[in-house]
Amino acid sequence: MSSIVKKLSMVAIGTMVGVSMASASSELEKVMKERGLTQQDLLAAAKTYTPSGGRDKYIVFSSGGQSGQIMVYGVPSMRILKYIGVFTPEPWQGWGYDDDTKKVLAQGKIRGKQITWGDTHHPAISETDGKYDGKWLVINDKANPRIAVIDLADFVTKQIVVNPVFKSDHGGAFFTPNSEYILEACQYGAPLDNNYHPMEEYKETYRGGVTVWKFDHKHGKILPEKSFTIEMPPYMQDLSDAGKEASYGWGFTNSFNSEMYTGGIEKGLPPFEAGCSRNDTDYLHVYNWKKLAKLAENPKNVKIINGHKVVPIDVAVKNNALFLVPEPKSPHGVDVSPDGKYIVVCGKLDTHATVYSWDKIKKAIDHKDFVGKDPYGIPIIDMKKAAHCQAELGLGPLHNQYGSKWKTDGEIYTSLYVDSQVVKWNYLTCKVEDRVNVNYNIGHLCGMEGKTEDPQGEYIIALNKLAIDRFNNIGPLHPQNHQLIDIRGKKMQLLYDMPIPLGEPHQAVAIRASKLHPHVRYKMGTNPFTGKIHKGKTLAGQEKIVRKGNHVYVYGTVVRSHINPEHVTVNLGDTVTFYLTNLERAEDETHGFTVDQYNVHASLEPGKTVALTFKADREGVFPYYCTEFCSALHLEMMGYLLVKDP
Ligand code: CUK
Ligand code: CUA
Repeated sequence: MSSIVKKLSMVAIGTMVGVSMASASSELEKVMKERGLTQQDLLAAAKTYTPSGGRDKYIVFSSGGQSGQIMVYGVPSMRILKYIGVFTPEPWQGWGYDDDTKKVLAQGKIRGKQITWGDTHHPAISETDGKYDGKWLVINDKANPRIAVIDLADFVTKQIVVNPVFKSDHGGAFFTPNSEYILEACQYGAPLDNNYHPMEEYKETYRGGVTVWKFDHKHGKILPEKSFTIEMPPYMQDLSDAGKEASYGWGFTNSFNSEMYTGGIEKGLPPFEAGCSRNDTDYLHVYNWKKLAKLAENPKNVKIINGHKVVPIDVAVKNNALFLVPEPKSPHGVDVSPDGKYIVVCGKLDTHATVYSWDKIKKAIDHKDFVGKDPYGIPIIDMKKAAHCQAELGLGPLHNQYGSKWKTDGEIYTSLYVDSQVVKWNYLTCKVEDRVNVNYNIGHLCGMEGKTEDPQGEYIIALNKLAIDRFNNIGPLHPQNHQLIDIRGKKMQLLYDMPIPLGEPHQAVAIRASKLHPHVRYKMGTNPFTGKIHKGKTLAGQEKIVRKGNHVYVYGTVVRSHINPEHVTVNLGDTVTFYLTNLERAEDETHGFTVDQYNVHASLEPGKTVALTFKADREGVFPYYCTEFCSALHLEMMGYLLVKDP
């Protein structure tokens, strides 16, 4: 018997009373044989299997891509724990089906239009001293440039802000080290105003930029009136990262299309992908957000576009707050080392990762050592003078995460999209140390707190774009594939495949579960979106129906196993508001509420009060009921809305 099987058998035996060691190990061998498992597989299973009631060490927040939502799961078990409704409706939570959640979604209206589709890319956890503090989570919507704030006290979205000048965004959301600001970089260059400008004006009137959102860390609120945008050329800004420690106060955003190519395949011109990648280099934008924030306080230094402060390029340049450093072809990820001394950039069309030295960049800035200016007058720093080293990694390097031995061994992991690999290398020496195949075409990778000042190591998750043959065939649209990799040993070991059926999870962030302290219940009668007592709070015995003109207000309660009141009669054409309070104090005793055929739904976690408003626009009898199987008398938890034509 192999040593692994023996070891596992011993573990198994400890829990199997009355079963002999020999029979346990023979059963294990039988299972291995039946299921075609290797010893490696058993080891991987032992590293991820979490017995019933067990907990995970890390919690992962993954973008839900085209779902516009966020997914939460545990590591190492890879068990999905939650979907958080963010930019799009989420029916279970009543997200977008009750009054208060509709109000949050309505904050995401763009120029008067309610947008119910979103494309989430980059979640970020709030930081104190460059380390995750577990208080707030933010994420961007690339398609409709918006940022949402999720409260980690209840895992609920509390705020959505719309970028007033961009038409799309990508390089956000990224917190500065004390969550003073959130960086949100534009993606596709476009006019900052909302007017028509022909493509011929691309260089003159199309712009990119980075919005620096002021964040009230205590209350978890973005403060738009205290925020501003740094105007940038219409190079398509891409990912960003905030400097820390040595580079604190600075931000880094890369870009593609230094060509400023504008497309036109219908006119016989080369397509975007050809026109955007002719140059050998694009630009890393280096900017001093701290200095620019001060500058933006003076009206002389800003222009107001769509009611929002924009610091023009020339003001940023004049004040030594904006520089460019060339970076290899078609860059994507930019990741600052835990001590802020190095900036690692990967170019999709270059086989190298380039490690820039912040010391060297700073020296060039201080000595005004530039090789020239771009067409907008931004000083360009010599790439060779800024680079520390280049590592030849393979085809299609995209994103980076740091390991726990970053300080001594320069431990870093990079995703290779084309090669479908994760590479472990040393960013201090630029030497490659190990690589592992993933399935397939990895985008981001997620380390455990892997981009903070305190990377934990242990695991890397490969966020793969294609699953192809990894799972059962479920039709032409396959799930995405998250693969858990053990990085504790010298060689990386692939442990687990998890299908993601929600959307394309571009980026995920992992935090130690011990840093999260969510509530189990709400204070009785809470409106989670204001944090205050809901105006519809109703306690047992206070239930009532109040008519004010054509508006009928129902003050109701829900508790196992009844909804009170049980009959509500209104006139056709009345507006009806149900205020409902869940009187439960028991953990996990959530009730749901819907009125049949009225397209409303609320999730009532213990202590919560919700409001549901709709027009009684059809005569008839409409049962309402609790949608959570909450007790043995759950089916009896119902009532009737009677709509009569008077
Ligand atoms: S992106 Cu998708 S793989 Cu939006 Cu950060 Cu790189
Ligand atoms: Cu409450 Cu079912």
